[in-house]
Amino acid sequence: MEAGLSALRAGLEAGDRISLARVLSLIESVRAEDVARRFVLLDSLPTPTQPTYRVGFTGTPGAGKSTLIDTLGAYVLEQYPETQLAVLTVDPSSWRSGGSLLGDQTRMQHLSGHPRAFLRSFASGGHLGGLHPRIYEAVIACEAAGFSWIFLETVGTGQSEIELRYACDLLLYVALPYGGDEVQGLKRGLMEALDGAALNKVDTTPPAEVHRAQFQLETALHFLRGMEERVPFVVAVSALTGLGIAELWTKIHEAYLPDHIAQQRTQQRAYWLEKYWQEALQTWLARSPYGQLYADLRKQATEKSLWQLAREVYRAFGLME
Ligand SMILES: Nc1nc2c(ncn2[C@@H]2O[C@H](COP(=O)(O)OP(=O)(O)OP(=O)(O)O)[C@@H](O)[C@H]2O)c(=O)[nH]1
Ligand SMILES: [Mg+2]
Repeated sequence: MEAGLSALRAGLEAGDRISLARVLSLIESVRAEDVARRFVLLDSLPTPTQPTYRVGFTGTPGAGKSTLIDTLGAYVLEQYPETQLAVLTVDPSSWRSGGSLLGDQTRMQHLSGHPRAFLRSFASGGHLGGLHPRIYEAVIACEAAGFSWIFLETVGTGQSEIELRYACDLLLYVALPYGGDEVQGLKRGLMEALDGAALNKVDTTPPAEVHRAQFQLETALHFLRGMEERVPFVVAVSALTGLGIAELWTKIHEAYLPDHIAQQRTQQRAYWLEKYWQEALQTWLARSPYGQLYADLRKQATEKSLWQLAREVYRAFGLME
């Protein structure tokens, strides 16, 4: 391994924050030579000796994900004085998201500046849509740097909220306790992927409304997931006042079944392998003569019928006469 990478690895293993930040920059880099370097580095990292916990938070914009991560994170750090927490905020909509970093850090007042917390805003717009494996790599890097708790935040839009499932052990949905809107707006795919939900901002909501929203969400989850051993939990919280945070923590703890998580992590690796496969294939195709062919076909889109073009595509790959 080249000297630069060895130094980075040594720094990471020593828990050095600057090294971690550099490794995360390497992971985010799109330069071709960095792609190979990051795999060499990741491959050289030791498996953490302590158990690690990866919790994902998704939910509608403004539901209070960042605030909840801040409050819950501070609570966890207080409960476990030996542990460190890394918070990775994923913005799937943009490749670089310098702007949102500032917003998140002001929203995470307890954690920003906390000696045992590390915050990083991560742009993860993969060109195939959804989350990029880079976010998973970032989790691994944080763990190698000694962070045993990893909180991941992504805004609940599009495919990325469900894909977050593959980067974390538990997936939580942060919702607002306003009537049935949240339940109706929840996509089936997301309901199937959830481990729990936090109904946030109960400090500003009448208790009856909170109960109704909680009941509706629990009913919907039971209806969909009732056949399973574990139905996702629903907890009412206020990230602002701290109400319900201890209960949320207990629920997360109960849902964390080490054997199940270990099995799930194995399946996740298969998922990311497929992502690497797809990405490499796309890159290879774009650089091959087929890349030019595709560009030519696109130019003909207005002249020829779609079916003509489709036949040419299939012929190009030898899939039809
Ligand atoms: N009253 C009240 N306000 C809250 C609570 N949690 C968050 N907020 C406020 O809601 C607004 C949005 O909070 P964020 O934590 O930024 O929400 P988010 O889901 O991370 O938002 P995006 O990342 O933009 O999707 C902020 O003004 C918070 O102060 C809460 O429990 N009670
Ligand atoms: Mg946020």
